[in-house]
Amino acid sequence: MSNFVSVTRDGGVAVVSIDNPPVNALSFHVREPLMQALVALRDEPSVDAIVIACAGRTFVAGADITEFGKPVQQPDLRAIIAVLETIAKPTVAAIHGTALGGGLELALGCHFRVADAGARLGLPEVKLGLLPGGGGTVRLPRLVGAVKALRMIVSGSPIGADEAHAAGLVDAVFEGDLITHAVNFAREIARKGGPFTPVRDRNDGLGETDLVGFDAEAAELAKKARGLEAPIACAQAVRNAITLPFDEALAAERALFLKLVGGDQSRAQRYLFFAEREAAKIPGKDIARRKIARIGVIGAGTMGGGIAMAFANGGYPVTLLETSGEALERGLATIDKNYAVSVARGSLSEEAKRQRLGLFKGTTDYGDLADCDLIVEAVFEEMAVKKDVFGRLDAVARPGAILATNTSYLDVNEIAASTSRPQDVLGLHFFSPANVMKLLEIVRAEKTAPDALATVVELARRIGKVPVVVGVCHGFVGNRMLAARGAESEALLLEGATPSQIDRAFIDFGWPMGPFQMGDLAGLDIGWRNRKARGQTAVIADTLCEQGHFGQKTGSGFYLYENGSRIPVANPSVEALIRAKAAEKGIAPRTIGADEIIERTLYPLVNEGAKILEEKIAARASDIDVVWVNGYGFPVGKGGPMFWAGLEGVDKIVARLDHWHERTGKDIFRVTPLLRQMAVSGSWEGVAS
Ligand code: T1G
Repeated sequence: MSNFVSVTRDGGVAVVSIDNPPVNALSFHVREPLMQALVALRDEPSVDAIVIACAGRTFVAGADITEFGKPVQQPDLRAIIAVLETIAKPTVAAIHGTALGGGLELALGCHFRVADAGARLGLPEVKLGLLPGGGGTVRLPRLVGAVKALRMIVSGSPIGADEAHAAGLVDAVFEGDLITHAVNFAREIARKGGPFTPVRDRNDGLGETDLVGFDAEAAELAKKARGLEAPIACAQAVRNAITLPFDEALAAERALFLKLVGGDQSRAQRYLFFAEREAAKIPGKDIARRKIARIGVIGAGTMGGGIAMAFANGGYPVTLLETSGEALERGLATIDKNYAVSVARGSLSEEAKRQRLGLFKGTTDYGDLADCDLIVEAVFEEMAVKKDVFGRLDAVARPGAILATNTSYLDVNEIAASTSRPQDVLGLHFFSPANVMKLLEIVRAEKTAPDALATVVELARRIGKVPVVVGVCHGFVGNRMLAARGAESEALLLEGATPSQIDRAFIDFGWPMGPFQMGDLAGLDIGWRNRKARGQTAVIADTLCEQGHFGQKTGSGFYLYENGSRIPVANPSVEALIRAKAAEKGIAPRTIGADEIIERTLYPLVNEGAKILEEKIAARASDIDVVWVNGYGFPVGKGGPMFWAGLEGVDKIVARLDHWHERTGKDIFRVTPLLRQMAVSGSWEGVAS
């Protein structure tokens, strides 16, 4: 046997154990000995049944993603499953942890599946721009039915053991020693005798599928694909399982898989999978983490309440402080209401709501923060206010407590300097709604201690956030680049593009919405306040705000929102305002195409990202992509602004930025050295300083 696959015997039951840390990915060095073991055990007369299990924390969590894009080394997963299905004696997959992708497909190659009560099972390939390529699209429907299989495969979301048992995906759920239970299960099955039907020959789930209903559901799911190919291919593959003989459906799945795995979208999404994990790696792996048991949050408004919920959702007790009892009650009531909405939607049980609410302790006394290990302030975005808060925290927080600011823009070094413990100060820039949005920009100030940083990065992942460490500058990474992306928006309006045309160009690119819809959603008054604080103007948006048109919350902004609707409708008065302001400036309107809109918004976005790399505000280009995909809706199929620059052609981006710089003289188009160098070298690494 090999180090990665071993076989033990328990009477007539053979247990094949895979041991390929950390997640038992089906790498080639696992597949080869696994195949050998299965063939040997198939032909071994003394073996009555076979259990496939895994060591470590999880059953096989998928194919080895690092192998994609390289020549396939046989045996591949499909060959292993094909051998599994030639075994007449009962085969049982013993599932714990997360049986995902190729792992679940391996289990579907067995006659039976048993699971630990805490196990989760899923086919998340769609999140990598793929579809299950080991027969999952053809076997899963045969157990759970076509519609449930469609939902699982197109969403990529795993299900728990009990749900899997109810759906017919697993045959038994056990608590305690899974291997012993699995061996006894296998022994009993063997004793009862066969024949044992492979999943490929079963039809429990498919039966007489209502194809019309299936197609209707698939069409609904397709609407959410937003230009991504994988969800569509997933639905097609599951439909093939209904309409085609097994082997034809399997061949069709393979063809669809090969098309996806070689495409830019899957390359982008696989890149993002590793980029997110890379972003969470900071120098000094072996730094001791600080103990974090209780969280303090200052401010129970929208951000503070959301931040408090984010930690409570991760199981942490939270002390929530407000300036008055009334503000505190209002904040706690909002939190209660938010959880009630989740319960009503069915995404949270009443019991879980009760447990989470039980983690909150409200106070108006700073002294009550003395036992907190991490304190996050989410007070008014004003430096004087922040400094006052940190001055008070400095007096009450226990030594070693980490003090975090949720500021979106302000100088974290200046905030840290207002305390006697700058080594304990950093930024935790959550994105609203903080209990939902994945991205967490972790701002490392000049004096932030390495262990404080490492502690919050690990904590962020533990509460389900995607952490990216950023440096101190105005807007850090995301908001600073957002300003670059929006710098030309008003100029485009004054020169003849309408808000709808600009937003349409963004939506056609793959964004969930365009900048004007986004502004109306967030509230135009936020940007207005920021511009006034920095002595900047935006003639159209400022005028709208002066007239009280803040967007959805006032029923009109760049668009009209009739009767509280959230659907944007073109606003004739805005278009008249644009024309009038253009006339005042002597600008004759012209037709502006989508290409120009993208060049004057997304190319400066990439250029600003390159500047951020030059200034070492971000450690890696992929960190910037993680920020933009998880915080601002950059289309995952394009990998983020820096990855997309490679797809678009950095030389083309540089040439067009030079064109606009020559034509307008605007600094937003001045190509930064690293971008120019990238056009030649193809690498974002280091620029000659
Ligand atoms: N292949 C290679 N490396 C993997 C991996 C995989 N499938 N999954 C995880 N890793 C690495 C990861 O990069 C990290 O490395 C370490 O393991 C720990 O991961 C044919 C085509 C299982 C829920 O999509 O969702 O099967 O940073 O930090 O937070 O149809 O890993 O330590 O160097 O994420 O505890 C389908 C992907 C593949 C599952 C655990 N499977 N993995 O989360 O740990 S495609 C997936 C996860 C496929 C077949 C198709 C998570 C996890 P490093 P981690 P975690």
